[in-house]
Amino acid sequence: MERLEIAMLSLAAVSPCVLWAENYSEGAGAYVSSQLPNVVMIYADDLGFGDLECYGAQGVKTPNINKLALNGLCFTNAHAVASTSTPSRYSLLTGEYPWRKPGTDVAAGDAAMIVTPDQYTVADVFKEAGYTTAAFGKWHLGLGAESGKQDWNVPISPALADIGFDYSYIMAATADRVPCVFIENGSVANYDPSAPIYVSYRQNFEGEPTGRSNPELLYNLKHSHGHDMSIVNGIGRIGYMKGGGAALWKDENIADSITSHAVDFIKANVEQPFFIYFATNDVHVPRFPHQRFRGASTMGLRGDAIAQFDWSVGEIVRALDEQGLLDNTLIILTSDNGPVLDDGYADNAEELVGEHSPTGGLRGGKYSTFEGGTRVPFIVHWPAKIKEAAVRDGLLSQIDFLDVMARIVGKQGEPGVRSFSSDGDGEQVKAWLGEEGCSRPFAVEMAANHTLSLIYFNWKYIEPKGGPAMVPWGPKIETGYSTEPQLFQKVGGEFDETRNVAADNPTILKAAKNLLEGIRKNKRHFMEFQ
Ligand code: NG6
Ligand code: CA
Repeated sequence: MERLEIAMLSLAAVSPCVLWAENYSEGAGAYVSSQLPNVVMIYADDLGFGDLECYGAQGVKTPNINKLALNGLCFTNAHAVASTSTPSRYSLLTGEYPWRKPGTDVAAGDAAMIVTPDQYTVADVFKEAGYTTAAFGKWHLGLGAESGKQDWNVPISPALADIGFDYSYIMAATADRVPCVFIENGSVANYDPSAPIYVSYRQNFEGEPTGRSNPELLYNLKHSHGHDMSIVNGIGRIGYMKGGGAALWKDENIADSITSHAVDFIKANVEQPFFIYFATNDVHVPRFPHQRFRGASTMGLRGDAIAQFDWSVGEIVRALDEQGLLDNTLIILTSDNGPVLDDGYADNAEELVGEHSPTGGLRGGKYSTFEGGTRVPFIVHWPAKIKEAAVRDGLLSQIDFLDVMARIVGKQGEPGVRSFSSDGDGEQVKAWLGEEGCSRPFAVEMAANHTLSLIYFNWKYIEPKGGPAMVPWGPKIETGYSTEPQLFQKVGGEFDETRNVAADNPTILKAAKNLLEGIRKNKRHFMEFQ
């Protein structure tokens, strides 16, 4: 994509061309490094395709991430599996499409565990390969056996240890959902026995103020829509909670907290390979970055949260470097879905966005079926193997994460390792590691109302489903929903989502429909649909 190449070139004199090469063991279909790499998946929240400086962002600097991009691979056509968090994360960690499993929509803070202990996860892949595994930050995939029945005052079971994570320091859901406490290995971190924790998504606890009834208590951030239930740290939330005391987080310290825990984990695990799932709250709402990032951007809190995200990335890279681990650590940096400006708090994101385009000029955004919903930044950095920077425009999907990782650690094909997603011949590991010309033949994405779209070659098909043209509850985002089938064609390297060419291309339309139906019926190989 021209825009991105210009952004990259303006950051440094780099030739955005080829260079991944060595060390494939083809034939067996597996890529096995002589020394297993550490793997760090940095998963931002609501970070749009255009939100990083190296992807053309205006008004915010992301020097640490630029450095990864300039010394690694920068993908321009990578996709999250859905345009909201829970379904994207579900797919990332399990390799299964969210529309194959009911109950994977945006989860409440008291949802039961959505990835269940019987499921095979990417963390299991790493554990079986001898890794130590850890998750930090936003979870949003439920905890415990039964929704709404968790006792937050005792260890919660099942938790992340039951799906492959040796260590975890997480937020149960999102920063805008209760409970507003960190959970370390299944128990509330810094638990305060003087303030037992109660959570409900049905009703308030007697005598507790809410954003709706006591707006004067919203001293840190006011809501613009929703987010008017319990107040924690002067910010209204979704859901009700009581108690927490010293365990309650301060939003301005969330990035520091998860970053320092991840850095400590790196320092404590230098002797054996590790997998880190580092899922930031940035740049999801409520955006309330630490004071030292205030004013770092020209865009107010949302831009400052991007700067804070960049800082977190820099700290992780620094820790790896200091431990002598950076060279053989595979870092992947991406996002769970596209961007949104006003997502429910009066943080002036819309007013201050200026020239910046969070989607990098794509139509739609978070929740949407248009490209802005799922096209995300995607940077791969692995100095030991990726010797020169490159921009790649091959189609990638996060659905392949488990598969690609299984191949990298040499587990592909072993009992339990399944792929619901990819073409199964190892093409994706080559694509993710930058081999030129490698691409997914197709990708399926899901919007907030479960509309599926299919990208294949130069076409994007959005199935007819219907629904409001704009997200109805507040964010000013076009959904892309329609009762008519939509077909868009690439023009100058990018889909023109303003021109539905379905009527002019009946054969392509039919093929797209058939392919999507075939995938829905769980057929795996692209060639079956030719
Ligand atoms: C919406 C929330 C939004 C955000 C989103 C999930 C309201 C009004 N809006 O329901 O603020 O939390 O859910 O975002 O409650 S996600 O990135 O975790 O999918
Ligand atoms: Ca998200």
